[in-house]
Amino acid sequence: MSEASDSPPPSQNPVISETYDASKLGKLEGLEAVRKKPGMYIGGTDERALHHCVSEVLDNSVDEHLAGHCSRIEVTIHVDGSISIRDNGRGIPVDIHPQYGIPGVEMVLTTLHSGGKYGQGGYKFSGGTHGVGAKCVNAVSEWFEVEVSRGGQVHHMRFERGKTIKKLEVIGKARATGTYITFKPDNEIFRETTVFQTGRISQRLRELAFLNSGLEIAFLDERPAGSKPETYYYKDGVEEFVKQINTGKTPLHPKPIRITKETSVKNDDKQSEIHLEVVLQYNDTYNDQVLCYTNTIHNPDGGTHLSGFRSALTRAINQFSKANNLLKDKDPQITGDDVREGLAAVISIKHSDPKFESQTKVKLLSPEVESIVGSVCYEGLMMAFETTPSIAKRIVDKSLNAARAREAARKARETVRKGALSGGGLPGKLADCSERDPALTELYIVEGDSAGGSAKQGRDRRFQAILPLRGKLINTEKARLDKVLSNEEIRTLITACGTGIGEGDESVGGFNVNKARYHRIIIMTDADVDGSHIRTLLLTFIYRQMKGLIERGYIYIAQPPLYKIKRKKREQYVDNDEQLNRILLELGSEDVVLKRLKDQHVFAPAVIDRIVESLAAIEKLGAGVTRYGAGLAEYLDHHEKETHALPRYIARLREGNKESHEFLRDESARAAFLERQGLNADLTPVLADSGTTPPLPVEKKPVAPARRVTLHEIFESTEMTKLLKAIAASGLEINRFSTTEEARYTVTENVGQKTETTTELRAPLEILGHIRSLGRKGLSIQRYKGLGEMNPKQLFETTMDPDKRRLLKVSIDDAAKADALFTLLMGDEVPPRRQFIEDNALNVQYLDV
Ligand code: 0RA
Repeated sequence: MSEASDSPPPSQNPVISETYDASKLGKLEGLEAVRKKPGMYIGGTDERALHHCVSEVLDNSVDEHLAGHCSRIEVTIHVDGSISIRDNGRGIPVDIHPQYGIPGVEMVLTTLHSGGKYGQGGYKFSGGTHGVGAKCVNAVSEWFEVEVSRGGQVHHMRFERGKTIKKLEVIGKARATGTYITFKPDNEIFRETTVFQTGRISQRLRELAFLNSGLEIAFLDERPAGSKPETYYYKDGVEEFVKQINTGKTPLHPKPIRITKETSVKNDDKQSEIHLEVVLQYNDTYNDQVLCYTNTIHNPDGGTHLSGFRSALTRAINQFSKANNLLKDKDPQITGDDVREGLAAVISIKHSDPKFESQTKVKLLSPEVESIVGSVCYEGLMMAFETTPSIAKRIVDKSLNAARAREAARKARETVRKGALSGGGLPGKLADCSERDPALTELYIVEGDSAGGSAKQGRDRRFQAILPLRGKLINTEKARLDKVLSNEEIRTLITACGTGIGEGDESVGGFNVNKARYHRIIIMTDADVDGSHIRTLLLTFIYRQMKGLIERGYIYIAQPPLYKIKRKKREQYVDNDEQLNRILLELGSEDVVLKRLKDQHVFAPAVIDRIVESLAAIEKLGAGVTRYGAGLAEYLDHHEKETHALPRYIARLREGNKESHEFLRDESARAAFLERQGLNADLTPVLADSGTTPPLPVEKKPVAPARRVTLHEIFESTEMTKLLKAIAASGLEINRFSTTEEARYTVTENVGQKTETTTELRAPLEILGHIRSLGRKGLSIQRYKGLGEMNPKQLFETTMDPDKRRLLKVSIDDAAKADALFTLLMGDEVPPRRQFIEDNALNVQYLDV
């Protein structure tokens, strides 16, 4: 986004800033523009855009690091779905801007055209769309808070949907500097989802730590109970990144080759600064993994940096082999494909003015980059080869082997293609459907013969085809293409799909998506480690060899249920634990009477449902409070009687082995508390170190004092207040959540029956607990461990029936991430990790098909 220097004075919120004269009222829309057209500013309103918001805020902190002012960043996802990004940079300026008359921080966060003084922060390289990043996030946040530590003071502001709600205010003394931003994405904007994906965020943070050597990044997801912070810190940055890619593989040479260069070029009469870092290390596999970045932004489609590097590599290897007489006459020519076998590399460039193909920056276009990367890499490689010729010889050998195998692979592909396209030879294991129009048919790839058998019996044979896969699939990561293609299971799969495989078009034996025999290809595996392994292998293969199927949206993952529950005559399948919990509450509140004893008021069934739902949500959010040693009921009792506003902070005091806590309503209560205690305002504890990181040079860790005070912000308070309002509106008395002496409610079950029982309850949360226990009564819960435990009818009803099933659609974005991740984060055989990665990163969207 470009920034106009002659832009009009920035907009102001009229409600808050009465001090600004009416002449400025005309520009009041400001961030409204972002809310009206989020696509233009944050690239949409989907899950990707949601995570993009985190990157925008994060990029500012990373820029502080690049400018040499920030050594540590902390990211925390809170229980209410908000997220915090804290850095120890200089802090956003808080002084009043001479021209606009508002504090720098307010300008940075509310005015679209804040160029000039605080727009760029003097950064040379910038990942984000600077000058708009944080303010756009502010605009699409239900609420957004910033705390700036600067000049010995902690300053605070709060915004809601981009509007200033609390003006800049000093809330205490600061011992250091930094910026602390927390925001909750607005579900009026992000209608699909506002749930942050742990895997997506942790992967980005790890990536950033790799690309910014010496930057320490801590991450905590507070949502799961008992979760612990992780710390990413890589002293050797990109070099460690490449080593990580090669984890579990055997490197061809112990030390990665590293090439760097800082230069500047003139382009279109503009001087651009370019920094280049390329690190590569060969391994013993047959695939290549080259990751490209511009200003720390991943470019999955490569671009001019990639093509420059590729041609340099091919040239250097050919040049070295020629100069050293390593080629025999009968040897084939070494091509670009050959030199990439077993290559792990990361190309990271910093560019002061990069050009990308699109808003999403998937591909770098800047033409000047190609020749710079090309010549720098060629020289660097030749230098490395000449310094250690033994290593160079190993690399040439590997490339030559690849060249010789290339012919074999081509033949193998040809055979597979002929087999697949000749029509006659559909595999015997495939139970095809009768419908011939691919748009109407679907293929289930099923793990194991027994589940395959059930699927064949249970399916609708008109349009559902079944392909059972037996045993372990070949790991396509570990074998060269010709070997992969000689694998029976893989061949059957290719033949059944009908598209052929590989790069290049059909005329060279390549892939043709229009030949797909089914427009839904559904992977159905067990919900265990083996199943997830098989799914991973299938997806990796499809991603690498039949990518078009994913691009067209033809690939799905089946969702077998996790539980079957049974009560009396009723049977129900349950997909996950959350749903199970909901069902328990539903069952528990069926046919019960809830009575308020004070006035014998009986709640209507619909009202009971609403009360139970709100109480359950409060209980879930309350986990955040109990983390800090307070009871949930006790916390809720501190709500303000009129507005139901809950305390925003909790202070924990520890003296020797005595512990106590105090709730603090808002920023001013917090300031008063700190004043009383004689404490700085930025004492909020940093995320605990995981122990992997060396001590920081900048921030000296204080010695643990005998007396310790920690301060925690309860971000959930906003959300919980809403719920309290809803409960109060339903007529439940919420003045006291703590248990009282006398009973306040009764719940009667089996109303009108012989077994009718009435239970007295003394607190709102007791009602919830009691109803849940009623739901559990007489219920049998069966957990499915594999598809094989279902009979054909059950399998169809739960997982294959288009009217009832849920399918996850695999998107190319997810698949690309997954593919990079498989090699990025994993050792060889670490199935639980694999499971984690799949669950988190391969976050496929829910679809009712
Ligand atoms: C504008 C100017 C300066 C710093 C920043 C913005 C800044 C923004 C963010 C956002 C998150 N963390 C941040 N840290 C700094 C320069 C300030 C100076 O010159 O002291």
